[in-house]
Amino acid sequence: GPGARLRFRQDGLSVVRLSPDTLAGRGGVATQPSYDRSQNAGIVHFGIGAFHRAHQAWYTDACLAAGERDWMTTGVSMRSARVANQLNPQGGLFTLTERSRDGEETRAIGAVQGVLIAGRDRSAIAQRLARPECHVASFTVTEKGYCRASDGSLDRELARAGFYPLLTDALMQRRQAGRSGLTLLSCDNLSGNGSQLGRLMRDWLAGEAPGMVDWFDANCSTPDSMVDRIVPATTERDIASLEDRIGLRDEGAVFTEPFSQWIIADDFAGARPRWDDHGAKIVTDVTPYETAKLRMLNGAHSLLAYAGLDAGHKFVHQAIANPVLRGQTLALMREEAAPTIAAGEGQNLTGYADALIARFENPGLDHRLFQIAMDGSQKIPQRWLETLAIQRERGRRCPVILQGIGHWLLHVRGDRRPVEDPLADRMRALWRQAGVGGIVNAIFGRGGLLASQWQPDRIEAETIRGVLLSESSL
Ligand code: CS2
Repeated sequence: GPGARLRFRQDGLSVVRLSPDTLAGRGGVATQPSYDRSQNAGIVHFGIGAFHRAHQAWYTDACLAAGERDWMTTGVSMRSARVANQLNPQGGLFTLTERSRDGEETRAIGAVQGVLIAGRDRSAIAQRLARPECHVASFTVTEKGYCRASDGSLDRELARAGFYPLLTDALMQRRQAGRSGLTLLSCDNLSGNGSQLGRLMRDWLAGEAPGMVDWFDANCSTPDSMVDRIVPATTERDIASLEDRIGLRDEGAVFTEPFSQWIIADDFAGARPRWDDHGAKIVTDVTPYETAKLRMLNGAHSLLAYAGLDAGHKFVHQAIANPVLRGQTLALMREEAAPTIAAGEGQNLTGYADALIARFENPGLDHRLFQIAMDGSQKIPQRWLETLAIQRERGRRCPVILQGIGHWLLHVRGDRRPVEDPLADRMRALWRQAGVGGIVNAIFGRGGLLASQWQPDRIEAETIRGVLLSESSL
């Protein structure tokens, strides 16, 4: 992996907070990132949660450690002050721990300079983005952060509270000052994430600042990218055990797997860090990788989440150890998803499926199924429905995905466990109106809440209803 790694050793029980000063004082236990952390921020990142810290910040840290300059990141927290309170008292510093069956390995990441809050620091954020040294605005705002209506178009009301107005202010300032455009780099799990971001941003500008559209097209770019690293939400137990080990309390700590992948389309508006010197891949077409990742990894994850929770499991490594779920997961990946993917050169989908199973089995990662179950209405179109549509066109059925849909529908009925989803209330109301007999159509049928290219035919609808009926009594 990139950069110098540190192996922390047991160091008693102190409650000192991690910061540049306390870390420096640790000598051999944990050394500082070696580079000057007051250098310019070339990146402004929206959505500075655990995933960004364990993925893009890790690659950028490697670039900085290798001597590249002016690529610090200003983080933007979209919703709450939580991440700002985690990272700012630590001077932006945090640790990343890789966990596998062989144990744990921790290192400090220095790439983030500090965190601003979208609802509070609006003008400061726009100013950072407008500075000449800023070249990249990147995003991990999750699927719902793009503010799409169910037909994929921009929902202007939602967008008003999202990143769109902020970015517009910044781009207007750049244009006025005669500066270059920005690369807007989406790192979320959407199909064609960059193209979607470009389309949605253009839509927003056309309505709010029509004079900016041409400038945007001529000066900014929105490369597609495929991001992959499994990052369970950090728990208090994780932080406490890290503290036991390194003697410092790190409120911003992230815990992840050793594996990491980042594939980015070669479409930058200006300068960029040499992420490709540290494991990222810059390619002309991200689509085959992104499609495989969404339909196989994420598609399998969502199945394990909804079916696994119903089977009484809590973590991914438990669900994948269940022989029935394991068989279904393999079938979903190999028989349902893989045949819909036009593999790129050197891509081996069978090997990919096997590698994914091994990653799901990682006993060092307590990856909660409940975390994956969140926001299903935003996830399943690109994870399941595209596969269903393509297979149906070929006259093939996807019994495992249909099974997954059944479990998802039972989940969003709302009486099994809390449902975290922007459409939770609407789905619950639809369940009340439509019942077991009508819910499949109310959600997926013509004019339904998630109507898409795929609308269930009679047999598919019957299959899903069969799951609802047999599982309802559980
Ligand atoms: C997961 C993803 O929470 C989820 O929906 O499927 O976060 C998954 O862990 C990542 O995409 C892996 O790269």
